Amino acid sequence: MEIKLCSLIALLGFLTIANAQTVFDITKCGATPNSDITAILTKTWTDACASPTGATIVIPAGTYKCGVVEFKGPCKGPITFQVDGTLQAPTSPDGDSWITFCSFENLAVTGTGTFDGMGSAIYGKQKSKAVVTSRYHKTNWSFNFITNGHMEGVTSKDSKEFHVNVLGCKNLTISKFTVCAPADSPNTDGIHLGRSNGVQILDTKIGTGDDCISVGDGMEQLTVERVTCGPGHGISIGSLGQYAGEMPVKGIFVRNCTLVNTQNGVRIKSWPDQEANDVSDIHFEDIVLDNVDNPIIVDQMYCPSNLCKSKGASKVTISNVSFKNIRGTCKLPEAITMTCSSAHPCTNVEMCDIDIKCTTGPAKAVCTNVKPVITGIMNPPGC
Ligand SMILES: *[C@@H]1O[C@H](CO)[C@@H](O)[C@H](O)[C@H]1NC(C)=O
Ligand SMILES: *[C@@H]1O[C@H](CO)[C@@H](O)[C@H](O)[C@H]1NC(C)=O
Ligand SMILES: *[C@@H]1O[C@H](CO)[C@@H](O)[C@H](O)[C@H]1NC(C)=O
Ligand SMILES: CC(=O)N[C@H]1CO[C@H](CO)[C@@H](O)[C@@H]1O
Repeated sequence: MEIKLCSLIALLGFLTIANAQTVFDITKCGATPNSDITAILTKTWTDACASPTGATIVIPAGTYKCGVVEFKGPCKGPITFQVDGTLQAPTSPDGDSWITFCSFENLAVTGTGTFDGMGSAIYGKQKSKAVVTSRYHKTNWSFNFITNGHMEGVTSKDSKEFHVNVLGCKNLTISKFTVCAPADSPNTDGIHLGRSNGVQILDTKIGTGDDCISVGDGMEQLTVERVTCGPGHGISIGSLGQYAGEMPVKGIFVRNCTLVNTQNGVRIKSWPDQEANDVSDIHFEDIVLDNVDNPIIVDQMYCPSNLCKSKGASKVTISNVSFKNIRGTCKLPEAITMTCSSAHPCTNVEMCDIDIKCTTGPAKAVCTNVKPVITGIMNPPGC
């Protein structure tokens, strides 16, 4: 095996662990705290990715400045990033994504470190709601086309826009992850997912300025469990039906989640009268609400800033949706709003044991073009 400069320097600290992965500690590859490690990290990646037995890249405690990096495969073996330090993004926007993991198999990101998007420098300055004018969101951290991945323990802070974007992944687990950004930071969705199959988000805490978790087109088999959201805009499927060529969303399971002081609780939204899509097999279960503005929403007339072309019926079908054991407090009277499409009423919707009380007066439920099957407690009544 050719020994690369960095691992040669690292020779004294060179470790061989149980699965024989080569360890690249970036501080042994020339990185020092408070310096810019972009070039070193990029070079280390090339070596790590070429390591036939796989590699672990260690970013020890300390703060490092890091520019745009793309960790692109395919690689010869599994790759682990052990991040215990803080990586700081450049303050000025430059490119569409800060850190991208792309096109390889067997990724692990672990540690107690922080990815600091340094967004506070631009909050209030950028155009808010770019989400509706651009199909592809700028992201500070992307997982693109990763198969068999796992991220645990790290924190994403003050991203300039979306914290994490998951696209084209298969079998990815995100656990014990933390997202934090101020409540008024625009467009800073916690985790956005699309065109992926088999993603689990577990035991995670997301406080941010936009959606906690947002699910885009082509997402299949997503499990969200024991996630706490707040502040932010809650857990959302969609918006869908805005662009031609969208793929269906199916198999979304949100369980044992808590929403605190969020604008929405659980939501499905589609644009009126634009493109067709199908949303099915969506289940929200064991959800606790604490002072949530709008706890349950299906909005098929989603038209932010009046950007929709027409206010006609949505072409998106919504079927096989359940809301079970959803309880807690709401802030606005509209505890439940379901505005389904007049052209494609929502079908096979179940509601079971819903108990929501508003802190500001009697809660109400408004349901159009949907006849849910109701069992157990139903508070507020009306659907
Ligand atoms: C899913 O990915 C994990 C690694 O994160 C791996 O251990 C597991 O075997 C994968 N599952 C399948 C079905 O490939
Ligand atoms: C989910 O919540 C339910 C009801 O509160 C509880 O019985 C169950 O043990 C929880 N399950 C998990 C996996 O946390
Ligand atoms: C909806 O659920 C029913 C069974 O309850 C099933 O037969 C049907 O295929 C499901 N439809 C979709 C689109 O998932
Ligand atoms: C390096 C960096 O900051 N990358 C991106 C983080 O996200 C914003 C968009 O919100 C991009 O403009 C940045 O380039």
